[in-house]
Amino acid sequence: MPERFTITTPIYYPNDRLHIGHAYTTVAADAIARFHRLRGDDVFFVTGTDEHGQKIEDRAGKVGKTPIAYVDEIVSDIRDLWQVLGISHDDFIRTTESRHEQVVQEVFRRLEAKGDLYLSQYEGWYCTPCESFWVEGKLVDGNCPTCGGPVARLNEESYFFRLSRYAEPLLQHIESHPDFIQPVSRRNEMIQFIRQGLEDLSVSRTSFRWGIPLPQDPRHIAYVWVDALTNYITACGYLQDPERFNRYWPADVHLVGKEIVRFHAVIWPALLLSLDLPLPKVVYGHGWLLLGEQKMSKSRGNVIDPRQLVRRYGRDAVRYYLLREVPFGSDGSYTEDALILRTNVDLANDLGNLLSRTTAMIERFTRGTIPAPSGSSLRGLADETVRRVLERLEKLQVSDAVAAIFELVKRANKFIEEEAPWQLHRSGDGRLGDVLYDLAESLRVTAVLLSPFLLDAPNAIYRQLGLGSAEGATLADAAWGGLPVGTKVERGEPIFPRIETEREDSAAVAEADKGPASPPATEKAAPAAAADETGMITIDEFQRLDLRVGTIVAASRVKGADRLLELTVDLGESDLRTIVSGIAEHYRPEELPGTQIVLVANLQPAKIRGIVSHGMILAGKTSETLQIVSPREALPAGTRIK
Ligand code: ME8
Repeated sequence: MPERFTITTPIYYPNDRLHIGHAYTTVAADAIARFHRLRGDDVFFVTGTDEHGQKIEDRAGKVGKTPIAYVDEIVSDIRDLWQVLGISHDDFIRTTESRHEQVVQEVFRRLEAKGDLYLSQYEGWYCTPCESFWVEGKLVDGNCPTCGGPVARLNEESYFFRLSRYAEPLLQHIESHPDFIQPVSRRNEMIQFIRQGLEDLSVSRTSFRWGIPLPQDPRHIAYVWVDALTNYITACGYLQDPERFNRYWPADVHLVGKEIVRFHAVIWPALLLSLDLPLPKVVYGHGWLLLGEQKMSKSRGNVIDPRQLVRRYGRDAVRYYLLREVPFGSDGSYTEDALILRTNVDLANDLGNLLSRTTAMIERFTRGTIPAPSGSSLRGLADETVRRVLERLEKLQVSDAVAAIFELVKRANKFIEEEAPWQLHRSGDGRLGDVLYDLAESLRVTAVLLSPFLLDAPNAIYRQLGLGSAEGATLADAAWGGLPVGTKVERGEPIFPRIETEREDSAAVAEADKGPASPPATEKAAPAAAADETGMITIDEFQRLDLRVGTIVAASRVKGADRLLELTVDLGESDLRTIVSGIAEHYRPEELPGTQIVLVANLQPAKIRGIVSHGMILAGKTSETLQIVSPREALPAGTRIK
């Protein structure tokens, strides 16, 4: 019997086009949903739009449209965006649908029947962008404590929900269900918040019309958060399809941004308690994508369009970046450079290169067919990887789960260097078959494990391994040994061509984190230039390296990094480069100006501790010392080394 698994995203306001912050939540929920499907669970994944409220009414008015005409347009754009990103939701709920209006009205009837709804006078402050009520004491410098924006004085008749009644039961629930609010920092915040006492909540408005009228008093419109939160039970079939509702409610995970945890972990469960309905199992508040120091947001206008990124880099690269870059739960800054670096290093270099090297070697050494192995060196790690991915996703550690898969990819690449299959081939060593099978099978297992996260690459890997499509794979397919001996590989194009940036000619990357003497990782990413199976490169390949003499003109320590110096290097012809280099344990900044160095000048830029580094200086390293490579006699800055 498959387990059922219900996961939701927030329903987004269709007041503007969505940005990569919204894509972040939705792609993460999609990956989790797909993973549960891979496990064989019966998944219900719902997203949608939160269409009522003053904000939408005002916006529509400004552009001379009716609210529904206004939202219809944006909603169809949102649906299209989810298609572009390959989102696999099972339902898309709009709060303007009649199935939802009926549920919201019935909810108000039931709250009243329970004695939890009463009419009174509301006096306080309202923040329209956040759709939040505040009492005087909660304002910060007279502004909204959430967004810092202005609030409007409200003094009107309103229905109230007896939220105060539920403070104790809520605290009890949170305490007896340690996983209910995650991560734990948000749980602690909520406990604090509830302990300060909960005031009854104003749940109706008379100052605008765009919303659901209360059945008991149609002059009043349902407060937009009550309307919005209720979407989760509407989508599961509450009151309308009892069988479905029993199956899919309570939700296993409400995935939301951290700014709306309070609504999901306090107001929503209190409403559910009043309705005598079971509470969701987990409310997970993830961190924000920032642009610079600030939250990316529609109201600030500092947003990045996900479609544009997909057009430029492809949906897998965008999904991968969103899922991998930021530890799930924390805030993280978005930069396009980081997206490019992730794609080039992890996807092009590590994964793409593993596939092209493996299929090339199978073609050359075993006539294109998967050889029969007699033992395995990678099986242990592959099995362990499956366990790690399961365990991490169970805890919603999305980026850690993806990282675990790439550990296997990295290990397989290293295995090629260690085993040098071209030598095994030359010497007729019988282990060649084991090594090639290990590599191909690791790739196949990787494709299965990646299939919830990336959508095109797993199929491409399957195809190139001669296995058709990865669609329909299940977790059982991640078990070692599924690759039939004798399968004919079908070597193809690189699955992730390296992204060339405009600054490619003159820019370079310093891999300072790995130490200055590490090889230029990006070279491996260009399959045309990769070392062949003998490990040798051609003179043309060597000449692709742009090695130049530069003169250090300034050096300083990088804050918070013991090993790093920030160097300014003169490369002649007014080319002054910033380089971050891992030499701080061997050179003091003050002794460096005037020193000549050799720079790899055409590596991709890399952001290291927030500084974009445009090159890597060469150095020799032993366990005792590190020596920068310098010309014996001074050369003009910019001189090419051949
Ligand atoms: O709040 N970083 O809708 P909304 C990460 N309608 N995630 C971000 C983000 C960022 N910079 N910006 C937005 C609403 N998000 C309500 C929800 S639910 C019953 C009602 C994501 O359109 C994140 O999930 O303002 C955040 O919670 C959500 O979009 C807010 O979307």
